Amino acid sequence: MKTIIKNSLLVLLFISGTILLQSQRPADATATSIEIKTSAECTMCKTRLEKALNLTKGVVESNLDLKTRIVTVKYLPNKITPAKIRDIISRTGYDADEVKARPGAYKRLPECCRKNGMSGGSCEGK
Ligand SMILES: [Cu+2]
Repeated sequence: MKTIIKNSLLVLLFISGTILLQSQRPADATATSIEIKTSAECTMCKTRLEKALNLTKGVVESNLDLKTRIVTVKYLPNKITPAKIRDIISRTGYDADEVKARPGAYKRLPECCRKNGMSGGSCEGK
């Protein structure tokens, strides 16, 4: 009889522990989206920018639309702010809304990825 009580107590402990762990995990439902206008030129820029954003803590996912140059960033507001997201983009070498690209990072971009780089042709195949 004692073992049954002991076992059911253990099961109860395990279940409550699992519930506790799940409630501590940041829920995807709290994520917010923001659209930021960038100065990205090509698919290389897209890869570069999305990689930088996706490696950032608090960013759930990012997607850059090359036609509009607008990056949609899904993020957790309790982990990161829109200002910080624009800063990451700026540090990667691109304008982010009113925030200008960091000159140092911009200079490190391949020539075709700089502003109006596509006017001389495509970045790809270089
Ligand atoms: Cu590019």
